[in-house]
Amino acid sequence: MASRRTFLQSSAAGLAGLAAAPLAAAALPPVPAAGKPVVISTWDAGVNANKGAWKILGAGGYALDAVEAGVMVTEAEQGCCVGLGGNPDRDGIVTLDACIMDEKFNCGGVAALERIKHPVSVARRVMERTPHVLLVGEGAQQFAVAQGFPLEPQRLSVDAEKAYKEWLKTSLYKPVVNIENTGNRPTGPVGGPQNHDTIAMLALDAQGRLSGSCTTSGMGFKMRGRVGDSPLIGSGLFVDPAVGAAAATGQGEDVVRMAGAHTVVELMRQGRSPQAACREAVERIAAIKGAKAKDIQVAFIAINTQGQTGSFALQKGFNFTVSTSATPVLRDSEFLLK
Ligand code: SD4
Repeated sequence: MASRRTFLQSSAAGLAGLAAAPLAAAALPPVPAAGKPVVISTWDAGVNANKGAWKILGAGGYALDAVEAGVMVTEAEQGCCVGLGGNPDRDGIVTLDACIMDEKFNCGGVAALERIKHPVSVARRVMERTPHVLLVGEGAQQFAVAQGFPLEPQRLSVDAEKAYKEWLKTSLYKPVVNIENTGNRPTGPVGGPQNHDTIAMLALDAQGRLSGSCTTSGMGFKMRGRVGDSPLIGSGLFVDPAVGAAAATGQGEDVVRMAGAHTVVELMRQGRSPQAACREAVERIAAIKGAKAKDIQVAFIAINTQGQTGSFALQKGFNFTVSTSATPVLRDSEFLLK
């Protein structure tokens, strides 16, 4: 918490000019050779997730299978912000949001899903086996069970229970910027296995097919029934096979209000690189939020049809993982507020 206070002080000072650092060439992510696959995902949970995705991509497999399998790794890791180990809502219940999209505008999502370990796989079933794109709450759970997903016990992980009890002392809803990487879990180190985040993943496979996925437990201690950007096609994730794909993490409300991922893809359609498109979308959020921008984090990742990737964040502290081989590369993102 001390570092967050220091950070907020320094970012408040930097907000006035909304100055951004020039893009350091060394920070640019690797680009795959023509016809080679690439996968990019949010935060350092992406290191393990990308390895899961690479088992499929590296063997010439389908991007859609890769983005599902990749984020399932994070869902199973039981960190703070993805899967059933996530922080609960203010009633003490973990509710999960996820979506998935392929290279043909097929898409599916689930929101406010309870007691299901792999919401991204339920999202894929919504896409493949229903006439709909989004199922929520009880209906999503009924569908998952009918599809053979086991109903897990209704209980908090040890860390989530501790975090919830701590939260109950004040019951104030104050999302912590970069909570995904701030060592917020009592039993886990910063960036360690207990600190997982919303994970969004974008992949281009060897056949040039693009897909994306996104999965989260959402903002901890949210109102019961709150849904963020992550399961919403066009906000948390968007894929356009002619242009590229984008995904978001951070304060979902502020991604939804400007249709974040879709905006990034449209900016790429107008000729921006993935990095420049992510940056412009973040600048738009900063302009909308004004002085309140310093209180939130939002970050985008993007990929284009040539396999170039990029990211940009509002605040310091966001990182992302790119793989053009079996060895993932973790990068600190460029950011706006200095
Ligand atoms: C949400 N965008 O529910 C998610 C939160 C997030 O890492 O990205 N956390 O608003």
